[in-house]
Amino acid sequence: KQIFDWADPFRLEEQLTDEERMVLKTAHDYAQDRLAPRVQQAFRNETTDTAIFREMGELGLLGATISPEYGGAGLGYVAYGLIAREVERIDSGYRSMMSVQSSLVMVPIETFGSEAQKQKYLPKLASGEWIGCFGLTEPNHGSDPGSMATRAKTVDGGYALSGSKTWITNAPIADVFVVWAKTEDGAIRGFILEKGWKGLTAPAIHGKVGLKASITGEIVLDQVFVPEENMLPDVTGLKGPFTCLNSARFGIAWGALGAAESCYATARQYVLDRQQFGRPLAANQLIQKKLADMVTEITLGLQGCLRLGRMKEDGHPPVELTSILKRNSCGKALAIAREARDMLGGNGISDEFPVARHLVNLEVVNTYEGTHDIHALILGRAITGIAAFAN
Ligand code: TGC
Ligand code: FAD
Repeated sequence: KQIFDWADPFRLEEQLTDEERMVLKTAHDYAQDRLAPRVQQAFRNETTDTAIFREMGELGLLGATISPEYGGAGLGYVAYGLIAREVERIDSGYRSMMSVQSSLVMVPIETFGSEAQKQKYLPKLASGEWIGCFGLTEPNHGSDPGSMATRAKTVDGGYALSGSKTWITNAPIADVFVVWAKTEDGAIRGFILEKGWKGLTAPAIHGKVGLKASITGEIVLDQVFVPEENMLPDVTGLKGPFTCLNSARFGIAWGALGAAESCYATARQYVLDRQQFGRPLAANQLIQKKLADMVTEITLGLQGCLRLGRMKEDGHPPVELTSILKRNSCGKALAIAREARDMLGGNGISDEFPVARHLVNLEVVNTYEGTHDIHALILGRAITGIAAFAN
């Protein structure tokens, strides 16, 4: 007779391959041993430790799905999701650093780049020697990137890029910038820029209340000359950035549930330990219902992530499936973090516990890579055939 496992009721691990279990253990051990001890200070002081990229690179945690030919680990999507979950169990900011590098910088270079671009950039991004960022969002164009104002003007030998991007993860510490801009014919194209190029600056954005262990900045482009060979040759249009987002949003779907699992486990232990009215908080029906709701959402969510991961490994499932899971995981994780914070009472406000930090981080995760409502509209369009966000 099988016994109920409060931490893994549907026995997710039994559904993994041996290789995936090894990846899970590597990511879990790294996150618990190396990330957990530094997150409190990093979040308090808004500091991003760039050594994390090299540490992750050494363990093969960057570019998990990228071909070994270019320094990647050549793993499947489920393995990538498992890494995101273990890292985000500690902090969404650390998962952001990892997923921007893996999905938003390495994926476009591998998928749409020239052989020379792949050879030059991917191995150093995989090792963490170089840090990458992805510039799509602009001050006046967030949910609607198709209206972007950044321009790439044709000049002798390449392009001159002008405009600005904002809310860009990793930008102030980046060596490599994947930037999306419109050429003179109005087509959206991707460009690879490097730190130090004339006219390129990446000032940090301070004062964030969430995701403080992950640095965010602007990308300011003042007629930056980009040689022809640094344009991504194999994609035109929004399909370029959205292909990267399909991969990153899938990772977020797993990752947000990792943060939710951390909140659930913390709340469970707290209510078992904490006595009020002469008995553990856990003895109260209201408290037990909250835990039951948490484990239900986490468990169903993870099974959905696993199913989509297998579908992605087998082919090209409709992109709307990613919207279902990015939206569900973020919304449910945020609700779980709020409940957990409440269950910890006053201590829920302290950063001695991870819950309030997860809560403010998840506010960001629920917004970036397509807000909760934008994913509802992507689904609404697929369900009805009517685009609610179109002019
Ligand atoms: P729409 O007409 O829907 O599509 C335009 C073209 O793009 C293609 N396409 C896709 N291709 C691949 N994958 C997808 N998921 C795709 N979705 C659309 C589509 O086929 C079409 O191609 P073509 O050849 O026919 O031109 O475009 P729209 O402008 O109407 O789109 C509206 C909407 C709402 C769906 C879209 O703009 C959207 O998703 N907005 C959200 C913006 C967003 O997610 N931004 C993310 C910025 S990056 C970020 O947040 C990183 S945070 C990372 C971290 O720190 O972890
Ligand atoms: P808006 O698009 O102005 O949306 C505001 C509100 O209006 C939202 O609730 C939205 O759901 C709603 N809304 C918008 N349109 C509609 C509509 N048609 N119908 C109904 N409601 C609508 N971007 C990058 O390119 N690269 C990055 O690395 C990156 N990292 C980020 C890191 C952080 C910490 C943050 C906060 C953001 C990051 N982003 C990044 C930007 C992020 O993707 C955008 O913030 C997000 O896409 C939303 O855009 P916006 O902020 O302009 O909000």
